[in-house]
Amino acid sequence: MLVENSKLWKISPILISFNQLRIQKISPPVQPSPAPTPMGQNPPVSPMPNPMPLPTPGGQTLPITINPAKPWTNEPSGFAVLFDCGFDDATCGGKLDDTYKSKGSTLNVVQDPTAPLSKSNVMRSSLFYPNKTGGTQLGYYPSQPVKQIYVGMFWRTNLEFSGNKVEMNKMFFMRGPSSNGFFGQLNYGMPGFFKIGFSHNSGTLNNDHTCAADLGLTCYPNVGSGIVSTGQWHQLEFYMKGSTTTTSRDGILRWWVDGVLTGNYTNFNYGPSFNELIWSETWDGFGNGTGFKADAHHFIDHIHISAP
Ligand SMILES: [Ca+2]
Repeated sequence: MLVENSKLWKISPILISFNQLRIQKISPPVQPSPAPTPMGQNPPVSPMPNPMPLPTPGGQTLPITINPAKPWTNEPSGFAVLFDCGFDDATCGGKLDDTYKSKGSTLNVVQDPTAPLSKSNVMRSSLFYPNKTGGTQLGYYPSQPVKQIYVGMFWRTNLEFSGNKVEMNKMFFMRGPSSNGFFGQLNYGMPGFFKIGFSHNSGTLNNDHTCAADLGLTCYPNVGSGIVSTGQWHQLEFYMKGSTTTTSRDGILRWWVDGVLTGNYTNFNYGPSFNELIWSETWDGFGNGTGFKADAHHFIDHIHISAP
């Protein structure tokens, strides 16, 4: 539920071609050999091939084994916990800002015995078809801006989650005083599958030296596949380091899906700090709530936020 510049998505040639891909594909895509991708370097920005077997939509159980005592395997060493919640309550006892007072309507706690970390209560944020608005905005605001931030969560959609028409389904914003970027689900081209990507989502930043589309708005997975399937639990981990200035190209954008490094951009313009961590689908934004074919639900079992 945010005002955002969705029109930018409409003019991206990358996303137009991606949409065409979606229309054409009716069977699992041929998997070309992945190009070698040295760690720490930014390869070309084309969507990555998928070298791994696709998870089964609706498999529900987390596809990896975690250590419940140390589940956040990619949290940088030395980071201190800012926030940790297993969603026994939809707003974590009021610690999350329920900006649009959606608790009890489109924001609820439900029970899921397959929840990976903190059974069985999970948060559920819903768009009830054919409504074109819904979901929630849940915000965590650190007491002071931080230069680096880590966020981990166990998350899934419902099996029928079909995605919106703007090709990027917003999920989690990592904002600073002058930034509004988010992680979300990019349409993959097959029903039941998406890729986790990032957009800086701003007309005042330019990352076209390393990411795709106008102003480098779309950062695709450039190391791992980033593929997620509907109905199945996944572990998502996000790490960002703010750039010194909005043009200094020394920020870091990095994310993991099910423990596997998926995106790694080390010359990123985004910063200099972070002060708002917000779950929001922006289903009331331009086109964001349209295109679904059934109820759409996001479920979060647990969320963990830390910083140096
Ligand atoms: Ca839980």
